[in-house]
Amino acid sequence: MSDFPESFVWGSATASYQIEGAATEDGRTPSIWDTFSHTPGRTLNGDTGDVAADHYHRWQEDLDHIAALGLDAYRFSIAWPRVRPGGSGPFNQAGLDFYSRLVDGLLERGVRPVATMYHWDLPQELEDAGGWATRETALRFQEYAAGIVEALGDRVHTWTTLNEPWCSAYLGYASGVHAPGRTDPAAALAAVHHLNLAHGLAGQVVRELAPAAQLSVTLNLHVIRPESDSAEDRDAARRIDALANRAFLGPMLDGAYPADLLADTAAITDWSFVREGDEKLIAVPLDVLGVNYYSSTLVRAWDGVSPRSDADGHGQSAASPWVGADNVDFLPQPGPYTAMGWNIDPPALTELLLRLRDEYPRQPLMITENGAAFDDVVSPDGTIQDDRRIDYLHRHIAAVAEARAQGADVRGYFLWSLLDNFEWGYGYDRRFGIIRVDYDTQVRTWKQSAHWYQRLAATGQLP
Ligand code: PNW
Repeated sequence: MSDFPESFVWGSATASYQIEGAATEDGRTPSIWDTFSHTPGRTLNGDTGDVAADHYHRWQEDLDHIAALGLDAYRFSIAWPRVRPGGSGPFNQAGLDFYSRLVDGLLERGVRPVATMYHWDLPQELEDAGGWATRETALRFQEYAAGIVEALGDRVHTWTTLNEPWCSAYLGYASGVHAPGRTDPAAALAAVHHLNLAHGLAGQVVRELAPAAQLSVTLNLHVIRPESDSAEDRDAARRIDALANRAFLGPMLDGAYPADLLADTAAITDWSFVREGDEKLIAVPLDVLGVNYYSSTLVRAWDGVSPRSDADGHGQSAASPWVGADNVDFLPQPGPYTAMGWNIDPPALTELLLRLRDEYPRQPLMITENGAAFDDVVSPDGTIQDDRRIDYLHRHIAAVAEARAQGADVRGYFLWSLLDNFEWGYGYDRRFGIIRVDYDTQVRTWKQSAHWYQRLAATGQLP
């Protein structure tokens, strides 16, 4: 018997700014990530997405790799500043045409297109007008969504409104390690709401303009463990759960922000940016909830007396993304770790999926990202023996199978990532691909993990 049914969707994922390059071609204007990466000191080695994996010119070859891998689906994102330069005003036909060709190219190869509307490349002009901290950005997003859904319609099988609004809001506006690099807790919470609102407004657009398409959103849900069973440590975990998970799940799936989140953050904002009717709008029914998972988080209460561990569990030590949670300490995790410094914890993925099964029993789920960066070594014969990546994938996919066996309705798995790419603040130094990219020649080479994944996608059976 195979571990996964024939209907299980095997896919791989990428994002526009991380792979496309061609930053100034065919009418594309700068996004916040162009500005950020071109600002000295913001990214490792000053890397930018100017060229990236040059996918904008090599998309046909990349689609051939997807087809050769035998994947059922491909998750990509659309660059807002490519299709609507500046974020408002007229749409750019050349930009729309690129994605139209991409979608047709996938369909010709029998691969299901799964399009993300927003994977962090906000047009710079919209940030200059206040970015996600302002309501207008959500309204511009609704217009942008209408333009792309009109152009691509139900040729796109699944429309995903946002990728990881947690990152956009808290890393972009609180810790500042992502674009636009702001460190303003009140702005971060306003961004949470305006991203949620953008999701609801765009979801409505999909329902109206492409009724046959599936609607989804992708969240990077956190598995948060308290260090001990003490009331204080459990309360620390509750606070982080509110910021990380329920700030999004609440309005999207329950139709309201959790009361404890509003209370915990009352000293930062009164949440008056949430208007009458917003929460109802945000709760547009989802065909699929996308879940991104990489590692887990360990917290304890911090009394201000004991030494703080000064780690947020994800290897970052900048300003905290956890607004209003100064009394929470993030503990270093037991290894092993990936090259991101993230701990490897497959059982936490099972735990997360079972939580969703319990809390949202009728909500179909999809793993929209999972994967690992390692320091890949190219052997003299040209092969890339990435055993640690294969092991990571194997154990996490087994964790998905385990959750399914216990009743979690997980319909598919998208591996992050198809190609090595621009890993945000870490530039080209961290490689997540199952296909290696030589950034000098742009030659693509399958790592052993690509061969391993090809076999899995063909058989539905973990070796
Ligand atoms: C996700 N964190 O980013 C993104 O969706 C991808 O674009 C990215 O390449 C991938 O995961 C690997 O990093 C994250 O600090 C970035 O917790 C940072 C965090 C989580 C996810």
